[in-house]
Amino acid sequence: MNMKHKRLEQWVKEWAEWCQPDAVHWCDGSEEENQRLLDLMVKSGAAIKLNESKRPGCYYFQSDPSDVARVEDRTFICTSNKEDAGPTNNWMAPDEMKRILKEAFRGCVKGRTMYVIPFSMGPLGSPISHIGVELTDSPYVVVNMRIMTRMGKAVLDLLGSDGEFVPCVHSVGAPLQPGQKDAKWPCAPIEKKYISHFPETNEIWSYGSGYGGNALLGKKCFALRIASNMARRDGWLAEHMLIMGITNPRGVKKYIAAAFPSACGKTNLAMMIPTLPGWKVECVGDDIAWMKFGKDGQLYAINPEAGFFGVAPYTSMDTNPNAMLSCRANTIFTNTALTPDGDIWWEGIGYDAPEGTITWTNEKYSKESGKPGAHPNARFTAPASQCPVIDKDWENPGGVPISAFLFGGRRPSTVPLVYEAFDWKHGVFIGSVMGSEVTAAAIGLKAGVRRDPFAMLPFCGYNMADYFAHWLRIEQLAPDKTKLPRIFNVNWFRKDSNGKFIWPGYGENIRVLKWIFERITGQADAISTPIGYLPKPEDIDTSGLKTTPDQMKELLSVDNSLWKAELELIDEHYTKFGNRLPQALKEERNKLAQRLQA
Ligand code: TSX
Ligand code: MN
Repeated sequence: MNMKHKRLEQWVKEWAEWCQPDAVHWCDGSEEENQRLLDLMVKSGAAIKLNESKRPGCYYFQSDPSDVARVEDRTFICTSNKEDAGPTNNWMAPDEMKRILKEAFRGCVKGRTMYVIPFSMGPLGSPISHIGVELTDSPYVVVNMRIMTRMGKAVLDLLGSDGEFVPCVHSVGAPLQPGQKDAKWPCAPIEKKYISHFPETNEIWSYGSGYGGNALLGKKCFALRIASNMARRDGWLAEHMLIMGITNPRGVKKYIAAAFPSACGKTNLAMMIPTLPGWKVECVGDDIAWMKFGKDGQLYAINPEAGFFGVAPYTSMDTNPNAMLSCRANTIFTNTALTPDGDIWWEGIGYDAPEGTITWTNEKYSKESGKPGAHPNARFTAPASQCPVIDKDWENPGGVPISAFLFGGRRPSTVPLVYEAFDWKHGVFIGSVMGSEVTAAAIGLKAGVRRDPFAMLPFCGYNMADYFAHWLRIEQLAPDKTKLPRIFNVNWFRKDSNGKFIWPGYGENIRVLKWIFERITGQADAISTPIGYLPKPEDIDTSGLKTTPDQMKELLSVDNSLWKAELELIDEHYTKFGNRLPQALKEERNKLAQRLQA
């Protein structure tokens, strides 16, 4: 198709010779191409078309039971020096990894088509956007990438004859012998999967998995792991953050970006429906933010993605109506349950599974069996444009100006509902010690607080200590320090002595966002505590809420003895980074210790 870009053409040719596909197809991104691939997958039995009147343009997939999530054990950062990957990443030397993977990729697309997917992360031509090209042997990946990115001919045109692109190579690692029948969801066994990143050369090689972040290489691999490296080199930010607009009853609008570990309801917050009269929330993105300083000295953010790859279970018209409406049509569902009338179902969708529902493992669903209908990591892939509260500037190539960063996690005790950092360095400290309560069963680790700095633990493509240093350097790079986003920490998950959540959460979170908004605009008061600026209980608007003044007091209490225990956990966390930990963060830690002592 495009024979203008010699470097791209040569790269595709070399990989095609190596992987030996039956055919090479350059994706143009058209509706016809998309439909052809979907029809092909329906015909092969890989996909089921859902009921056109209930779920127009929607398709259903069941993955192999062994290929249901990102594989962190099999994810590698390949740098010349092990130290550059840091203590939180799996490392292998680039030449060693390439030697292993070249063998794996040899002939691995036999019997299949190799698709060439040119894609843009971010609006086409935005100065904050970047282009990638993914080679894949999975038509499932193609149709997902078409929703999650801007994909096809327009991107090739933009690349011209010598545009820069991040080369991304993907195979499910399941070549077909002549006459061999394909699996419904081809993939390789776990020990043969490799999700490999080469930040020194901006390359991604992914082998053996067809699922989500392992295979849709624009998302976690490019927009976070590789882009975090690019951002450090070039003085910008690539973050695991939602972006939302908040408008007050007088029509003043502010944008904020927020980082939360998994299972904290990031997508729910990104498109929440506020309960306070006159307040409006609009969604720019639910997962990733790329940010650069604008000419006016403000930090501007784009959402590099074009869709939502959301966790389906417990998404309902109660918890997130805007997500439910986003995935009503033109959506790909993976590993949900399937109802007999050709609709999807999952745990927590808000109604019982109809008789005859089929589970994600293709068995008859019964509540009594104890086996879930949907896999806990079942997903919807839905166009962001279908979100009822998508922001009017969500595709603005200049981005949206960010006034605040929110950090948070699930903390049943210790951490108050909301507090503000004293300054930028203190805010970076707060981000660097972020954590979330995990249950032993959920991850197979010991229960307790899992530290997940900036929610980037699985996504930072270099040494996490250097990443902290980059965040500290942003203050120096800021054209005008007074225009830097203010930094807040929130905790919707504080529990009372009976183990019950105190804060109602969801749409009521606007009451906390209102205080944050009014801190930004200089209207809200705060008191100084050892951990940061806190609202007084009466500073949070609780009009119409059942939450009592005593509960507000509890939500906003700071217990020095608990925080001294927290300090020991922080020390344990910081020890991992050795002498690479920035001095400024050690100082922040010591200042907190002193304030708690006073
Ligand atoms: O997403 C959540 N948010 C953010 C919403 C904008 N969740 C779900 C987390 C799992 C994905 C929450 N869960 C939130 C929250 O703010 N808060 C809670 C805890 C909670 C759960 C149930 C209730 C209240 C709080 N139920 C009642 O009060 C009736
Ligand atoms: Mn995410």
